[in-house]
Order: sequence, then structure tokens, then C-alpha cells
Amino acid sequence: MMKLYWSPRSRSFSTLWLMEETGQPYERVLTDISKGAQKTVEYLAINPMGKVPALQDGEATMAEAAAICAYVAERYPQADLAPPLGDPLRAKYLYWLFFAPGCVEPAMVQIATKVEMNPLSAGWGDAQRVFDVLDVALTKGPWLLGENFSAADIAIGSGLYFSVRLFKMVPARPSFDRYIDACAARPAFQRAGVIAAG
Ligand SMILES: N[C@@H](CCC(=O)N[C@@H](CS)C(=O)NCC(=O)O)C(=O)O
Repeated sequence: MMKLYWSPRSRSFSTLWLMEETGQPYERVLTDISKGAQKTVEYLAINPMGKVPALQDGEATMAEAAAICAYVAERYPQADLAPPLGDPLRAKYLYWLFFAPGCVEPAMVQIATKVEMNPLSAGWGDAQRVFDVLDVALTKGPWLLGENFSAADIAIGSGLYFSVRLFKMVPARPSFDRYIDACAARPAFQRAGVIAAG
């Protein structure tokens, strides 16, 4: 059974949501970052970055929420969280999966820290553009891949939920509100929310 290392009120939320979407049993290993559990020698052997979430699947260990999304979606194809190899939708699926940590996450940090960056040098351009691009992508919906919910929605949906709804760092837009509402209506999202509250 997969083991998910998680901490309450943290970025672990997206991977809790992911595991709940699979419908597969998994073990949750509480790794309370407020108590320094992420810096023990045992945990650093699983994620040398000393951060949650992390995943253990037999002998395989890994971290980084978006990578965990990709891995778990492949391990449980029956959960239909990723377009199969060869499906043209896979291009956009991978694009959005990487867009979450590559663009949304640094844009959120930039907004929170108010650090000025040259948009030519910053891989995410600038925060305004990141959220403008998402706005266009989410206008049609219901999901990033149209009718197909995927693990990319977990990665992007979690980021939008935190930045727009929870922390109100990013102004709401009609497309964001509709999309976050759709994410939040999923039973797996709601179960993850209860678990993540600690
Ligand atoms: N890039 C990582 C970020 C993980 C991360 O920043 N986790 C935070 C909690 S939200 C953490 O573990 N902080 C504890 C620490 O840095 O000691 C991912 O996407 O999974």
C-alpha cells in the first residue's frame, strides 16, 4: 500500500485530494512540520528537501506534489486521472501539470513576498500573466482538459484554491470562482479538506 507523508494545513492537501480521487487504500503518515518531523534523519532519507508531501510505494520514494500527481495517476490508470500515452490530450495534461509548480507556485511566492523580478529572466514571466493565462484556459471548462477531470486539475486547482479562495492573494475572477467551486464540489476534495485540517 502507498504511504503518503503529510502535514496538516500544508501543500500536502493536493496529494491528499489526489489519493482520495484514486479510491485506492493508502496509509497516511503524519509528518507534523510544526514539530520538525520533516527534518528527522528517517524522513530526510525519503525527501532530502525536508518538506511534505512525500510518497513511498514499495521501494520507490519521491516528493514534489506535482510529480506525485503524475506518478499516482500512472500507477492507478483505472482512476482515469491522466490521458493515456498517445492521447493528444496528454500534451495539455503535462503542460498544466508542470505549469503548477513551474509558474503558479512562483507567481504566488512573488505576490506574497512582493519581490520584483525581470519577467524576461523569470521562467514564469510575471504573476499577472500567469493568472491571465489561467483565466483564458478556465473560461470554457469545466476542467483544464474540457470534459476530462485529471491530476492536472488537482495540481492547478489546489494552487488556485489556496491563492484565490483561502489566502485571497489573487483577485477572484468568474472563471476562477466557477473552477474552484467545481473542484470543491468533488467528494474527494472535501474528504481531503477534512483530513488536511488536522
Ligand atoms: N515544492 C514542494 C514544496 C513543498 C513545501 O513547500 N512544503 C512545505 C509545507 S507547505 C514544508 O514542508 N515546509 C516545511 C519546511 O520547509 O521545513 C512541493 O510542491 O511538494
